[in-house]
Amino acid sequence: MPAKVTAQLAWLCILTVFLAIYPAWLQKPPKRRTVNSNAQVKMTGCCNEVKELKLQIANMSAMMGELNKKQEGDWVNVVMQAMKLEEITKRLESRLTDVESKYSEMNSQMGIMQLQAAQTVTQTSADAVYDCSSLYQRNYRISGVYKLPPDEFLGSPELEVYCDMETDGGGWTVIQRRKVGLISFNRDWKQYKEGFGNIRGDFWLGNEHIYRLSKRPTVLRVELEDWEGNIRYAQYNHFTLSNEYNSYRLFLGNYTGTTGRDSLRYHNNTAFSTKDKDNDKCVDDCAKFRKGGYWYNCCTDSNLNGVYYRKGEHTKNMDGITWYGWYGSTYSLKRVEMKIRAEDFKP
Ligand SMILES: [Ca+2]
Repeated sequence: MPAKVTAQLAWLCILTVFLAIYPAWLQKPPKRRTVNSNAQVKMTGCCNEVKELKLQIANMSAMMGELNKKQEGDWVNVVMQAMKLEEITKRLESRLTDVESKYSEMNSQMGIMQLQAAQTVTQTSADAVYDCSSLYQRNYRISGVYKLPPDEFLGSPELEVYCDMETDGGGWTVIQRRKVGLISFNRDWKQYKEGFGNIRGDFWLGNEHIYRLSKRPTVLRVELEDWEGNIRYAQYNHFTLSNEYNSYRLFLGNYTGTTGRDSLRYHNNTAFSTKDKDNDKCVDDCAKFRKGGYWYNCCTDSNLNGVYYRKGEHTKNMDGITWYGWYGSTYSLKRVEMKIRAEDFKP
């Protein structure tokens, strides 16, 4: 046997043995190969997907960028608006601060004046301060609110008053004012006795205070203003009120003035009436009809504590703030002030 054939036979044997040991080798392809080819297929699909995803992400990014830009734009607008608002607020705040500081300055000046007035009173009790005319004599020449000290002679407690230091030489203690029209003067006996309202606005000083302040010989001045701005006055010497026991009866001396007819004369020597105390000279209840507290006769020739009617509605009712001698019974005045000062006052 030649060597070449022997060698071929040997290889064949080895192959047969091998096949006997691994018979499945011929039937099934190796697992590894399958895995690899699947992976290759998948890799191709995956790459496409990744590409697509990448594209999508790129698109999304671009959109996000645009959105961001847009948002930034909006945000800038919002910030600008906020800044503008802040600026306006700051301007308003500074204006408010200005006004407040001016107001507080005025208030403190007023406070100092009041303090000075009160101090003057305590320091110089030998020469008593009774009212605004006393204050004027002590060189207080600015109109405003002052504090009068308690006084033994008048039997009066400490009292806040408004002093008119300008009209006809000044020295006037204001006992009544109507000019704002926001508070009612249709009050009861106790309120008219003690006083009510705002000393810088509309108020009644109080019958008890007026009675005490008019214990000294006193002048009464009544100032009236119509809705066209015309001003008239009525002035009386020997003005006094009786005490509460005598129902704060009104007494007036001679009239001087510019109000046409003297429309307070009719109320002279008449007791004070309120909605809960009818002291008038009438069967009717005048305080109820005229809606105020006053020296009602039967009932009125003037009604200075009547209802405040505004322009346009001031000529319709009988219960307004009237002075018959100037405008009759249905014209309600725009402003009234009643003020008193010592008869011996010299400006
Ligand atoms: Ca009556």
